[in-house]
Amino acid sequence: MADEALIVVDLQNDFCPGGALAVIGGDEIVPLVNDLIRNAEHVIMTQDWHPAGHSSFASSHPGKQPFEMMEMPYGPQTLWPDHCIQGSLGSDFHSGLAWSKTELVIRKGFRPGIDSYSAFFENDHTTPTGLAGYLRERGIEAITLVGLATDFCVAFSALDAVKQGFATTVRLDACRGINLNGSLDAMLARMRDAGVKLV
Ligand code: VGL
Ligand code: ZN
Repeated sequence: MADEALIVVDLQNDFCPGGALAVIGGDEIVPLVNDLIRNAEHVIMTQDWHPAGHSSFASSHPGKQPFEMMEMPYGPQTLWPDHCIQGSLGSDFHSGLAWSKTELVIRKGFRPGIDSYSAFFENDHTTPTGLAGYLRERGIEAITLVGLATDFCVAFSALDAVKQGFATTVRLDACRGINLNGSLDAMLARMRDAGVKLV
């Protein structure tokens, strides 16, 4: 059987309670994610990794507030509170996360002018992160996604993964969502329709 990888998405301090862009219950998934890591063949993590003044931050656009939408050259973009600034405490993985077995960390969102939800492509849906090539070169054909947030980085990663031909599962019990204007139900439906296995 082809190799499988567990991909842990953005389980970082800023997405956990007390962080700059806290996801409700974000820290609750850590014990389960650690169990999944223990049983996984290959572990990959993503790390949201923005320079200060990133274009996805509301603070970079005078008059704009967090969670408003803005039209970018690559399409509509939600504006966020400043979060996951490169090297900050908020950008660190949750301190309880058993990350040491990780074979690859994909950092994303480091280009100042473009956000990156997906682990595979930035938000223009064309700039690759290199993850698909890495998985193919290593003969990994199936992935399981867990982490934060269900309706943003996990969902866009899952949609790109199926498009790239990977057998894709999302473990919903090891994810938590932001749910902005119904985004959780909308993204669950999109994932289901695209052929992502939701368990
Ligand atoms: C994420 C918003 C902004 C995520 C990252 O990890 O889902 N959401 N940056
Ligand atoms: Zn971000």
